[in-house]
Amino acid sequence: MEKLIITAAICGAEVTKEQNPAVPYTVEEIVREAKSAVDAGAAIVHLHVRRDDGTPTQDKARFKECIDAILKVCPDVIIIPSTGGAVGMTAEERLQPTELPIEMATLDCGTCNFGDEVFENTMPMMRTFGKRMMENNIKPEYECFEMGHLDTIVTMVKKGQVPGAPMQFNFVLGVPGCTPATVGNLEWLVKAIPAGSTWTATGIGRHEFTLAAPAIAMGGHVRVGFEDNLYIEKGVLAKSNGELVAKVVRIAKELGRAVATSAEAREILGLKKK
Ligand code: KMH
Ligand code: ZN
Repeated sequence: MEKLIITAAICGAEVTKEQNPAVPYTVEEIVREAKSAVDAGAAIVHLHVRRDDGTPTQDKARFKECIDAILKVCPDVIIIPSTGGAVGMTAEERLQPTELPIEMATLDCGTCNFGDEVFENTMPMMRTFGKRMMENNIKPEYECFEMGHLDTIVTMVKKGQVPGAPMQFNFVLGVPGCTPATVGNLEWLVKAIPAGSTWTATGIGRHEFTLAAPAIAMGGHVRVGFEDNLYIEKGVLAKSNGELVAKVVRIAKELGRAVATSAEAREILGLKKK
């Protein structure tokens, strides 16, 4: 089986220090969390950034500062900046990191409920994001929260509106209001991806590891991190993103799946280092 790519979603836009004091806000804290994840075995860091007070921002300068600082200590890591940002941000705000020389970025594949809020990703927005990524040679990680999202983005690829093969999907399951994080739902989605695509599973909250284990066994890749889950086990806060990544590495070892380095992840994803 292909080596396992572990992505660490170290920060997110919604979680706070009140929920877990290790959630990073400052550049130094973001670097600390990225390094802990990479040292534990993550090949990719999925990045959101914050102001020092914790406010989520898509500011290009803040992204550049964080990316440069991470690459100083983890020179090989693949960084996937978010273009999802936080609920309520405009498309222009969200697109700012795509003006930087990045290898990949997320592209969210449809509007959905997000807890009590609505995460807006209209088709015109997705076409704008896809066009920008084609122009700037950025590989999207297609974030799908629903089967309809997957169907939509595959249709857009066929129309040449967003970057095409080889596609990388991230199935984010367990967001309140979206597809539940069950093995059956994951299998249904995986069966629907175009041949030659790669995929990652992200289980939200208590589903982080119960979705990671089947994804590892099925030959997919795994995302963990504070963006998705703050606990290492029931009732016990994780001390770092590295601790969450290390747990995935242990599960993979038990299941006989080797973990990919960032260089190996680039090969698997068809990326060229910029
Ligand atoms: N913060 C969520 C509303 C992404 O990074 O592209 C959206 C999100 C997805 O986190
Ligand atoms: Zn994100």
